[in-house]
Amino acid sequence: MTDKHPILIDLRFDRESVLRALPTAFPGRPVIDMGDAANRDRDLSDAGYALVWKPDPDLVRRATGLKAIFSGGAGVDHILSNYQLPDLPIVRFVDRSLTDRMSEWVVWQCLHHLRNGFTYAAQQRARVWSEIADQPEARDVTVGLMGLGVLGADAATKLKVMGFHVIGWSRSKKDIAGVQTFDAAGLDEFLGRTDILVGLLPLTDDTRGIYDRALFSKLSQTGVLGGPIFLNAGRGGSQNEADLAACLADGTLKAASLDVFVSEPLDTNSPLWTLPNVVVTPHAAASSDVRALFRHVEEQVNRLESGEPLQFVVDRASGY
Ligand code: NDP
Ligand code: OXD
Repeated sequence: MTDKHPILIDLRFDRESVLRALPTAFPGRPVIDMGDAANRDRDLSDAGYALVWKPDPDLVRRATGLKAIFSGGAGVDHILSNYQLPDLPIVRFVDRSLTDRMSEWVVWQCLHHLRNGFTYAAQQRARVWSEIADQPEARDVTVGLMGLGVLGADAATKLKVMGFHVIGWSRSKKDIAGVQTFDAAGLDEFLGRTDILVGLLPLTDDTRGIYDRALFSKLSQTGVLGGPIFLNAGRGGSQNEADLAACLADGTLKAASLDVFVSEPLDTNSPLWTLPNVVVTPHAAASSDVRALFRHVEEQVNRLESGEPLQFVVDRASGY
């Protein structure tokens, strides 16, 4: 018997990876796995904590004894925007592996556009041997990051290692070595200097639909890549997809790499699938490592139960 409060798990992740990680997770603590049909109608009032990713909306109403809710990912919009929540701490996932993966995706996509990935892939398919003249270097290109939190700050550092000139924008001004930063009021100046725009913002009331034609029109049109490029790995709800498709078609944007979409999976009829200047990845930039996620939650629960403050608690007022 244990007197530890059970942890409720409702993760809409790949089921196999959850099942592989569960047997060694949360030693000495009962786990209520909502993926197990036997728990469907179980009384949840004894659960002390919930770890969720896009959970059943009814869960929070049924689990009346919760002391904290843990997000299965870095983002919490899937919790805040969809559920009537009691006044509980919501903790997001901050993790070395997730951060590294996101920076890999950002650097990969910036290099793809810098090094003419679309053209060389097409040439290979056509067996054409032709070097593109006047290849710019990373140092000739300014990457502008919207969002300088855990992920944006790490991506900035790694882009710099590759030689890119990096600038960044966030609600409050940041101090990152070698990176020129702008606060909320500096948005237009930031956009005017940006050749590759990288979206790493959370989805909140303030950021919903922020990437639209008006914003894309303010990006630098004089860069060495021949037009501005847009990358988004934050949240699809921040992009106006009609504007995005139109801007990619009329040259306001030269190209894009998109990992996130307003509605996921991306509708098979979306024009974004087939535009020749768009890379689509299926919300795969930085998936949570389930074992690391379980360790993080265990650590935070231990902190709480030993009287230490939780880390990575979301500010409910700002929504991230
Ligand atoms: P953080 O909370 O650490 O950082 C968020 C950043 O966005 C901060 O710099 C914050 O500014 C800035 N920001 C928020 N709102 C505004 C605003 N209205 N105007 C200007 N700046 C704003 O989050 P993370 O870096 O950990 O993650 C960012 C997002 O990435 C997540 O919320 C999630 O949506 C997404 N994500 C996507 C994944 C994928 O696989 N595609 C994987 C993981 C995360 P300030 O610093 O001033 O507070
Ligand atoms: C996250 C995500 O928020 O994977 O962690 O989108």
